Amino acid sequence: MTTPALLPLSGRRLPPLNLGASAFPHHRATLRLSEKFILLLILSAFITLCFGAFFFLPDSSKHKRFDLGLEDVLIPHVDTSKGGKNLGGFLIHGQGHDEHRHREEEERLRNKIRADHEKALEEAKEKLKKSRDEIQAEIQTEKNKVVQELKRKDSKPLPPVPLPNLIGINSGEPADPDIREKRNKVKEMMKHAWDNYRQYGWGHNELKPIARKGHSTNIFGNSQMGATIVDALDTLYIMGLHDEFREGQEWIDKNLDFSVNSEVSVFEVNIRFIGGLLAAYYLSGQEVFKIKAVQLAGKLLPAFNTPTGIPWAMVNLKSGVGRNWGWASAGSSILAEFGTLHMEFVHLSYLTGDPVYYNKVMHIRKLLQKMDRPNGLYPNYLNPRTGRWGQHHTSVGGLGDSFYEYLLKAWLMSDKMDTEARKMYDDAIEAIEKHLIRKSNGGLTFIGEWKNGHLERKMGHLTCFAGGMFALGADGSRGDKAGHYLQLGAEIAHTCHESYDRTTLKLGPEAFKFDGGVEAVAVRQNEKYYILRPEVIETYWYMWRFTHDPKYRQWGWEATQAIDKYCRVSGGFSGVKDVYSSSPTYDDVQQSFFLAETLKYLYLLFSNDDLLPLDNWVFNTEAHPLPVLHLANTTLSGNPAYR
Ligand code: DMJ
Repeated sequence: MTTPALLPLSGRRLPPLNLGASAFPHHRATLRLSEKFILLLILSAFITLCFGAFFFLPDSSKHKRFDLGLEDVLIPHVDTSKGGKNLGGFLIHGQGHDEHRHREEEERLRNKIRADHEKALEEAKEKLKKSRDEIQAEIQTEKNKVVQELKRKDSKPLPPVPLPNLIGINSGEPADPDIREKRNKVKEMMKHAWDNYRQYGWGHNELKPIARKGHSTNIFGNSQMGATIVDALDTLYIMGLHDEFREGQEWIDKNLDFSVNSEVSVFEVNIRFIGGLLAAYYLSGQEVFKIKAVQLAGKLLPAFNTPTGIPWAMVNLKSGVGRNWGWASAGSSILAEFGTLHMEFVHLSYLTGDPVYYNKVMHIRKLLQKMDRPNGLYPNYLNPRTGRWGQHHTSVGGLGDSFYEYLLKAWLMSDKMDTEARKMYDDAIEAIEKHLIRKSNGGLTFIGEWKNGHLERKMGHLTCFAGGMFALGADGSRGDKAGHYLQLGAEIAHTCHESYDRTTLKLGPEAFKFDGGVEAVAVRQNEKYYILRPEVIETYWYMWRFTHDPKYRQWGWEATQAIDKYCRVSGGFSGVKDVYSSSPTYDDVQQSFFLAETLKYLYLLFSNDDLLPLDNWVFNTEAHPLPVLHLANTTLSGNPAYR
């Protein structure tokens, strides 16, 4: 056998070493002493090297932490003018005193890091000894603490602002016993609606009066936000139902929480919740309502984070993620939704001194002003990404209605100083009159809908609010057409009354036609329902306030009786599916707007005018009264109220 060559220490690989007794049996005798010595020397050098590497190489993780600590503390103190050098995060000064100081600082940091580390390890060990349930309970307690802390911060009192002139919060009791009796009947209906909601739906958004349980729709998201409570508060207040009001206040104080993972409609939450809370605040002076309104408004603000500043229709209250309704034309936002925020948002800025709300709604207005309008009409759909109109549909009913209403009311609410809003209203109404308002063959004035270049001769129950709007806007109209607009209001009120009078139940259908020999009557089965809506009664009330024509009280009383007869059930009030059927079926929903609007307008119709006079109060689109703000000019961001 050939003797293996002694391999060099570098270059080629050594064969595996086996130094046991039989490693090289044939060579043992043949290896000279010097060779053995060299081999041993190499081996011991190798072991020493490994040993040294193990002990002397730096601990990289410790090193990193230390560097970070030093950087944090020392880098800000670099002062090269005094001869200091910054070497990779370590500050080295030429003077011995500084060096000593920094060494001490390093030592202090090192000790702190070590102590923290040990503490964390101890805690982790302690945690691991606990059961899963115990750990979860601890996490929950920690979370609750954070939530409580946030709540405490959120509930800080807001800066005091001078309250507007709150005139006419009185009983408004009519002297006429017949009218008093009618008013008492309306109050009794309110009590029936409230008591049943209290008993069967408390805390839920709405009531199912037949199933006798809570109800909700997607506009309120998936949480119990007590929509009926918030919506009903001001009606309870003006009716003098103070125990019920206090119950509602208590629930709101303890339970109304907006940190919920719930996707809600920005528009609905604004008109029902923010509007309801603000009105309750102004009427009662209870701070809790103002605080809740401001908290909620903060949750709606992320909806405005779109490329154009036109808000999404829906927003998740927790994540702030917004989106639009799937059914809306090409991902559009809806005119009546993003255009119905102004009143509440101006009040929010007024009460908080924070211009953010005011700026959001003024931005929407400015954007709309700049846009081309087909025939001077505002289409119902606007894409918040592109800033372009969607389908060219225009309506004074669903999808468009309260946008026009809020232009007028912005002007009224500003003590008629917001002339920009008034101008936009006047322009819009002129275009509407020209293109959408017609007289039927039977002489009924109606407001149709503009769809892709032609007029659809159909009017919705929702559109009936416009009678009241025309009357409210008569004073101050362009070219002194006050008489004309009051007359237009009266004609719409008459048409809408006809839509009620031509049914079996004397309640109005959801939509009615003026076509093919049909006048103010619903044709399609899915337009024959009445869901306790307020718009027709709302118009009666405005017309009553402006004309004192007794027919409006008469018509209001007809509606009161019909609702009490056909919509009342032992568990509350329900909508009906067919107003032309003598044996109607119920939809089993007591809508929150029945308490907020329908019953409130009826009550006001049978009250004296000095209860919430229209010179001092402007009703939002959900019938929540907000006081007129006597500001210098709400279109100017330099307004003192916003500073
Ligand atoms: C209410 O929520 C408001 O009046 C809104 O402006 C439109 N519709 C409902 C009642 O019908």
